Amino acid sequence: MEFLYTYKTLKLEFPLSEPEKAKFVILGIPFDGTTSFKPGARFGPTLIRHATLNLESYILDYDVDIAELPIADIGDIAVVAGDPRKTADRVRDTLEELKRINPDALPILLGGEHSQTLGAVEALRPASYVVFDAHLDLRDSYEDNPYNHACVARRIGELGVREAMFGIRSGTREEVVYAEENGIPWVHARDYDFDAFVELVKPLPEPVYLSVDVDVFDLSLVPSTGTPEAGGLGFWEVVEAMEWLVENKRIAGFDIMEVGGNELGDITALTAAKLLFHFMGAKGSL
Ligand SMILES: [Mn+2]
Repeated sequence: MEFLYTYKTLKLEFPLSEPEKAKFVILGIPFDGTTSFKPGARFGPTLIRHATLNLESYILDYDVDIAELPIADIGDIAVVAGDPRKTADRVRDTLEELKRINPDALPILLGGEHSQTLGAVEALRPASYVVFDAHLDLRDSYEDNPYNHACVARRIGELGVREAMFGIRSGTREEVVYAEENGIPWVHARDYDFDAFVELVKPLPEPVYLSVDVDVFDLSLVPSTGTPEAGGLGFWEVVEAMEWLVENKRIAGFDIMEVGGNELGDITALTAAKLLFHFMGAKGSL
């Protein structure tokens, strides 16, 4: 098949499948056009793919070798520099095309700015959006742009998608009021535990889109993310929640966003790559 907007770049080092037949289809989004603090998310997809070279494809936790799973890597979106809306249009169009050729594919986005999750949600139309993030991302507009990364959860909620947020430790008073007025539940990183997660996520309608903005992790795990914040979650806390979701809910799509850095072997990408392998391992073990 021909994807309109993707081009072939560094791929995962597996025997890869064709997107028409794959269970998991990986798409990179090297966009950082509205990054506020630490640049480098444009290198996220490449750094994550490189970081996978450091990992065993056999996942101990699940007795699964993900190299034996049908995984496709369709490369990176050709971004529209500086324009999050036009780039998200390309994400949306590419995933719509993917769903046409393979309705059973589970898309996995590697980013890149969190602003781009909007395009994936528009294409995949989940009923619910579960997000791990340090930030509420509920601003109506930021730096005069409603498609800035700081607005993505607001835009997704406006599509009628139910939301639940975990690991939050940053937001404005206006965002907190907006969440309350619109019935958007969120759990502070200080209050996060597995039981709180299950309680909020259990009643959510399916399918669910799962988004991990890696700044949800403590910044020691993700030093090169765009807007790092101290006091985040541990790696296994997020994995445990992810495992519950793949076992108990139909998943429309998954992303790992806001991976930055400008050096191969960056800790941030190592964290993201490990999470990527655990997602495919957990889902592939079912
Ligand atoms: Mn964030």
